[in-house]
Amino acid sequence: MPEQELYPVPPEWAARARINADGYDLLYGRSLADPGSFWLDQAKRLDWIKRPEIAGDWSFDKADFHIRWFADGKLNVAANCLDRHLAKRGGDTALIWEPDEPSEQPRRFTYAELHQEVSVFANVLKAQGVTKGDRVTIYLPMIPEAAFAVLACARIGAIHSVVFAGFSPEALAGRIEDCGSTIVITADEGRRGGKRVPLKANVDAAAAHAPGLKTVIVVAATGAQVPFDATRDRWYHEAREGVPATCPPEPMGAEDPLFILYTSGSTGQPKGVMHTSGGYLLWASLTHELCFDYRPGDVWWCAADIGWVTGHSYILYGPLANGATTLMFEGVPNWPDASRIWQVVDRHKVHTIFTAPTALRALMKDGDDFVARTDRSSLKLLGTVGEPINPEAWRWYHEVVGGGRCPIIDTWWQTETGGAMIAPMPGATALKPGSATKPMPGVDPQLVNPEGEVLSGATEGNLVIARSWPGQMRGVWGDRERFFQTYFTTYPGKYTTGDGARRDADGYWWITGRVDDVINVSGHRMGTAEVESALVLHPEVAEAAVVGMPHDIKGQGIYAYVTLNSGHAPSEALRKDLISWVRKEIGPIAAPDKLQFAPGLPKTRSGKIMRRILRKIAEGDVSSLGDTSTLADPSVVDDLVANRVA
Ligand code: 6R9
Repeated sequence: MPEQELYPVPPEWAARARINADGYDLLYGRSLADPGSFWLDQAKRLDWIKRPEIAGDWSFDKADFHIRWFADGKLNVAANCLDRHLAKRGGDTALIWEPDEPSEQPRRFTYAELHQEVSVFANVLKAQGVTKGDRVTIYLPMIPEAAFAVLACARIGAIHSVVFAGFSPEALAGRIEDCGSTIVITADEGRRGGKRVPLKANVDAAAAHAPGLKTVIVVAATGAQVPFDATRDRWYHEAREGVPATCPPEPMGAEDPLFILYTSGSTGQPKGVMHTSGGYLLWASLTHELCFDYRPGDVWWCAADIGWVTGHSYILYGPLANGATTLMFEGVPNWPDASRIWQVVDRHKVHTIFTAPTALRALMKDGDDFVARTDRSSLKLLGTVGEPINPEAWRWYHEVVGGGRCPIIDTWWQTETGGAMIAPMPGATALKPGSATKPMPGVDPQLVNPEGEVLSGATEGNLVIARSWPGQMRGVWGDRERFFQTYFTTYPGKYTTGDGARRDADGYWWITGRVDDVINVSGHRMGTAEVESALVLHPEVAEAAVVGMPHDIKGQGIYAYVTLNSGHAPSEALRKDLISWVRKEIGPIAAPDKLQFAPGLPKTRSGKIMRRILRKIAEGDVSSLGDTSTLADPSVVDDLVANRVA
């Protein structure tokens, strides 16, 4: 039983860490017993222009729904990440950039240099007319300018919306339009694993569907020749010429928006998750410190992309607020070969690496030798995020990568939560492979059954959070009602996570995966509804149903069932065409792994697709399809089973 497999806190961690086991109990107890004074105390870790006197002020009830933290405080997030470190650690390395191409030199920026780059970028944005509250879309590869641009927005109070550089022009256009941004920051091209990504060309294509787009700032990242529209496009290197290197940080209310980040849900189009300034920064900074016990001089590496929340909170905001040295990697873990990630660890003497189970499983498959031939003695902690980590991958990470020396910090959280919610602390928490362990201070997780009854003791159920915490999202951009509807109506008075979980007899939490129609592909969220809407846009498609299926490397893969319009026949060519259609509509991460042509879908008499049956068939578990007699046409199931794509 994995629940009995316990890895005690290593003595050196118990001795060194800020928080030990007793410390955790005290901290957690106080956070729930006396939240007001607890959080005002914690707020002292930030530099405030006006220190807040109110902590949480919230209600999850419909009549009085609101969520505010430190609402009377004023601060600037970028100043917290940069300016306040200048006096003591202006000469310390803030950012290390490791290029895609291993033969190229890394770049390093001290806090003083980063401060200057961010100020210049901020002034470039101002010169383009960007002011407080404007939305700025950032569609950049993993280059230092991505960090400069994000922090520049924070500095002038503009709201950034980073769009992952793997998204298609259509997906980008939708995100530009939804938040009404008139400016996009991009690059000529991106590089990943030796391949080029035509970012500028994608923006040009997106512009056709985004009439509001007026300005494109282009970073010359690879030097490629790209089409240029002199009325709309500006090269960043030209725009920054002669621009002053000082830019006073804009005083912001704690509840002023900091960023929007689009994420998939179970219905409709991706929603713009909105985070605000004070509570979010506090949460990113506090959890980075508690989960990873960061100390000056440690080299911290979060191997996520800046386009996901993990990159926001743990490449940039959390570590920089804590004065850390943060590493940003342009490449991929297995290029030129499966040693790359560990070579980067050795090259920069990385202390903590934070990555996703899907990357670990892919590296595991290539064999231990790629790991064994590297040194890795600098590693002290190993982090994981994005999906449940299977115990086998956990043990491999622990033994093969960490040589049994390094605690594994499995952090459960979501775009919506801003930072880690359930996760161990290295000096405090004994580990169980596959469990995210215990809640962070202030986090009040509960398990409820479908009727909403709170379950006690060792049991399994739907994971909800019973009270607000500072890093909680504050809204869906442009749709107040959708925020409340999506997260607070299923179990009234509580935040619904969309995840299922188990609590064991020791009070450890085990996330079992999504209970809604969201699939987790390689640690990236994809709504089945989104993939379905992309498929039905195809002229030959009448109807589509998409489900998740188990996948060795990705965790979950995408299985699509497609019904064609009459007069169209299935073919291999059409199957390929439909898969690349989705790739083009949304991006490569949404491309179905398997696509089955289905003359009919299993529907109830009221017309609801029975996804349970489709999931079973996709999994290959066709012997236990359950009761199909309630279907409008039970015979469709036989056809689905017979033509299953293995
Ligand atoms: C940070 C991030 C959120 C969903 C979440 C859950 C899954 C994330 C996990 C995990 C088990 C972990 N998830 N971390 N499941 N253990 N340590 O990934 O945000 O992209 O919004 O995804 O990812 O299902 O609900 P996001």
